[in-house]
Amino acid sequence: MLDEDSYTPPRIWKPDTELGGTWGSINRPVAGATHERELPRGRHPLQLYSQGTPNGNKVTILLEELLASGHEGAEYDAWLININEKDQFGSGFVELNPNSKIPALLDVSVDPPRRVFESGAILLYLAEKFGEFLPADGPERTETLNWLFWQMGSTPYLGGGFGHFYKYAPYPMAYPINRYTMEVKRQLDVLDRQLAGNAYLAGDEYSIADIAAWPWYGGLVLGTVYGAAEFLEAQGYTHVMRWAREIRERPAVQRGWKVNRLSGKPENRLRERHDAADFDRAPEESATG
Ligand SMILES: N[C@@H](CCC(=O)N[C@@H](CS)C(=O)NCC(=O)O)C(=O)O
Repeated sequence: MLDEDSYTPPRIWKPDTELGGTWGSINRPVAGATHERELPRGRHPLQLYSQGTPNGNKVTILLEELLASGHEGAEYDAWLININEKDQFGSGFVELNPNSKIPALLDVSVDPPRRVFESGAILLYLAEKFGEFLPADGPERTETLNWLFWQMGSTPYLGGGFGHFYKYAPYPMAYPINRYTMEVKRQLDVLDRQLAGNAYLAGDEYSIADIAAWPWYGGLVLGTVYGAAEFLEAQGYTHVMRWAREIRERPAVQRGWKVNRLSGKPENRLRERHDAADFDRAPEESATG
């Protein structure tokens, strides 16, 4: 069925089009900084500039897991980059990530400090740096990378496709919602079949593949991402549900999920994290930072 409000693209698209929706006034058709703003720097070896979205959560969950495993070198400062306030277009952030998207990491424990951007690259960098959550070699390593890159390649259809049209577009449109719902359900089925015979995505071991996928697909079926669990009949993906619930129980996941989070219950939000003790601060204090 066609939408009644049909559209004929002009010969040349002009950027003065009023997009509307949640992101219409934030995104632009060009890259680069819009304003000068230096990034703050804390005392820890790893400086993270991020927001508590699923892509940001991947990194804070891995950092909390590394700390829980005893890697003191994974101590980090998590600075808030508020993407609704256009912080991602500040000059300091663009120097770290020319793509103006959170998360971005600066490793100041090496000389010269090294920037890492793209959440998948950050997970891989940290897993290799600390020798954790990624097998060193063999088929298990290959399988972990298969699923890590599956997540990076597939999720833009979930976020930029399904989530955008289901939640953020200025009005509901049947065609894109149907198209991306079909794709997201297919992806959930891919995961469900894999998790039917495996405890974790890459086999028996919890890895960066799970840490990459859980904030998106776990959040989707648990109802914290887009509030679309009923719409997608998430309960039917029983193996994804089992995996999502099990990972949610991990204390490091619970901590990492709160970092740089701006929405939700105050007790689930820690605006910035500069010390392990920040998690023990009163919710009001941490929520307003
Ligand atoms: N492929 C990137 C995607 C990052 C991304 O899309 N970040 C979003 C938040 S989840 C963002 O910064 N959006 C701001 C914008 O689009 O201006 C990654 O995985 O790091």
